[in-house]
Amino acid sequence: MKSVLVTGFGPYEEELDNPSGRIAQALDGTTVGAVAFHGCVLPVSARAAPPLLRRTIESLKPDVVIVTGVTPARSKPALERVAINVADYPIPDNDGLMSIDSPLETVGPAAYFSTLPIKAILAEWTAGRIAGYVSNTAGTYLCNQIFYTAQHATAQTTCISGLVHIPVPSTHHGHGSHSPTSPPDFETLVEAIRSAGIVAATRVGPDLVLGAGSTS
Ligand code: PCA
Repeated sequence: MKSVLVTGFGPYEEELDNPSGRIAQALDGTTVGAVAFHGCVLPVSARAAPPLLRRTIESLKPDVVIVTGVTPARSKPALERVAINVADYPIPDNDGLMSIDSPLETVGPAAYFSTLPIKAILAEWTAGRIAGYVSNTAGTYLCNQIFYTAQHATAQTTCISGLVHIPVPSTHHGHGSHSPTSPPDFETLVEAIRSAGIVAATRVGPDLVLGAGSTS
């Protein structure tokens, strides 16, 4: 049995009904074939979220960690390529903390790449008519921070990890039936994370070589 830890965030200023936390809850305790999902909701707190993630990884020892968060400005789920070692918050966290230009780890690399097979996941989404893309910036707020925390915690292990940024779901229901510009519904976003977990847990060998770059 392979185990996949999916985290999401609870409410914060920009999104009081955070779909990322609801996705983690929806997947918690589910099993698909030989892949077992565990969900965990993290608070939007720079003080509390990183130690909670580290403790959960230490106790669960998952094969895969997918951290998720909402990004209200985007309309499609994004496979984030890179986590950077900086906190430069546009808004305070839920404890009122405002970090500006602070390193997340004083002894840590400038950046970590996602170790998820992001191109293979993108190909699987495309085959399942889930629109998504590879993003080259996860911002400098809590999602980037928890992504960096996951990469730092799993760097010397066989566990692979990365961040998927989630749009606010559309209220139009129907798998694959949304227009190209409107976001997927909630069930489709749950399916996107489920299939990302299955691909990550079962893929053998290196990631696909598949162009998904951008000019900006
Ligand atoms: N999204 C924020 C933090 C919490 C969340 O769900 C982000 O993108 O950084």
